[in-house]
Amino acid sequence: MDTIFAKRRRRFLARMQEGVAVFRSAPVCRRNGDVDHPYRQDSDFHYLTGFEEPGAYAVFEKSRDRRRFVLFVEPEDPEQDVWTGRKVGVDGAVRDYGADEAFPNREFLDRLPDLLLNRPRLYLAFGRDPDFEREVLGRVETLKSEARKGHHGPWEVVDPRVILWDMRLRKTPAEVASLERACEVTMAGFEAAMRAIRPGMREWEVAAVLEFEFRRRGASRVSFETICAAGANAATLHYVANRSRMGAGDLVLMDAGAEVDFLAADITRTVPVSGRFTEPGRTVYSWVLRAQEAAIATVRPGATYREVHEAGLRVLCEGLREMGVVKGETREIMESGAYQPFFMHRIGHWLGADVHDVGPYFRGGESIRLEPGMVLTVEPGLYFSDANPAAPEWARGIGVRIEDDVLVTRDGRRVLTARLPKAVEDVERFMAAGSWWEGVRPASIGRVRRTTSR
Ligand SMILES: [Mn+2]
Repeated sequence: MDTIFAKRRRRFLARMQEGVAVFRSAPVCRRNGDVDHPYRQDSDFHYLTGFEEPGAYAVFEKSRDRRRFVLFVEPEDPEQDVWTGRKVGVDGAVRDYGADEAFPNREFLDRLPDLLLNRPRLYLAFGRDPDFEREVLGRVETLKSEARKGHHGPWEVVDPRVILWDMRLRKTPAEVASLERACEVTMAGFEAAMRAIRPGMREWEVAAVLEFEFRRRGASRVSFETICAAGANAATLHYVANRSRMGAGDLVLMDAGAEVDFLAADITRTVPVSGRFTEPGRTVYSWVLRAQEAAIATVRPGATYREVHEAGLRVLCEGLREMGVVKGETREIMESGAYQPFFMHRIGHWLGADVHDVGPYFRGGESIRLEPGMVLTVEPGLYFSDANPAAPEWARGIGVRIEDDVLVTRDGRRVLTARLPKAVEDVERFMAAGSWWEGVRPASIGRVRRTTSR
């Protein structure tokens, strides 16, 4: 069974040196009382196994003549299954997840010494899961105390993320296809929201429309908490309260993403609540859009992350100067950091299984060079908070960010979220062309014949 996960395991094992790699699934987190937070598998664990249940361990063995993948999973338990549904179980781990061998999870610590016995190297993420680390290293220490029996444990610990995160940074065609689906679903959510926004609505209603569309189009969950921030709320970068009423004169910033196949999309659009841009918001918006377009235009193989950042920053600084917010030459504003009260984040981030995906931005002090298969967001913004004394009176209460997801291709770039309107006229035309409230109907009716559990 040559799944996407089997291919990743092969590549991971090919890059491992002789030794054993151990991973634990993400913990279940209590929310309150008897209620847990929705479970979402750890991205690294899922990347290698495809396994979505908690309480699991994955072990990878590599020696000169042997490569093995072992899963330890929550065993099937008819009594427990009445409450939580059927689990994959030990047999399922071999049958459906490609494990060479599988055991009940309670046997992990007892079987670990045998797995580690006389291996030169242990691959274990350190600093992430202290309990797991202590348990595993405890078993290593025990092995070493048995030297007289000819036993030793691994002498070297390597963080497997040095391999994994490098793999995750470059997306395979199959991963790009999933990411494209996540982007499609997310764009559909934004289209719905843009046609649902009305003055007087609460921000949470817009968030609900976005997430309703994500879910009914098959997203597993949101990539991160949805941000709907009208007016001055947009100046709080990770505003998730979403509880204000939106005024007719406000811009509303929506930053949201759907997750599909454990790949996250991440889009931001800032649109006028009334459906028509008015001054001074329109001018601020136009500068952010120009900055975003300039930054996107630099994305190509060989360009550095720094170049993308600076291309956007240059236009933002030019805008701040033209609008009279900051005095001086554009270059001076860039170098002095005088723009920072209004643009305080970087131009974007890697995108993948985690919305702020793993992978280095610098290597040996040098900004990393883009390669085909890398995916980054490009999301400049300008923020004029009510509480910012440096912000001119006229601009206070305006926050604009525009974000698209960009794949580096062999000959340049492909904007995966390009269909979603962002030019002033396109946004206005799109918002005027219909009401989401009249068009809403279940997406799945006619397709589903009967309820299935999978
Ligand atoms: Mn982002």
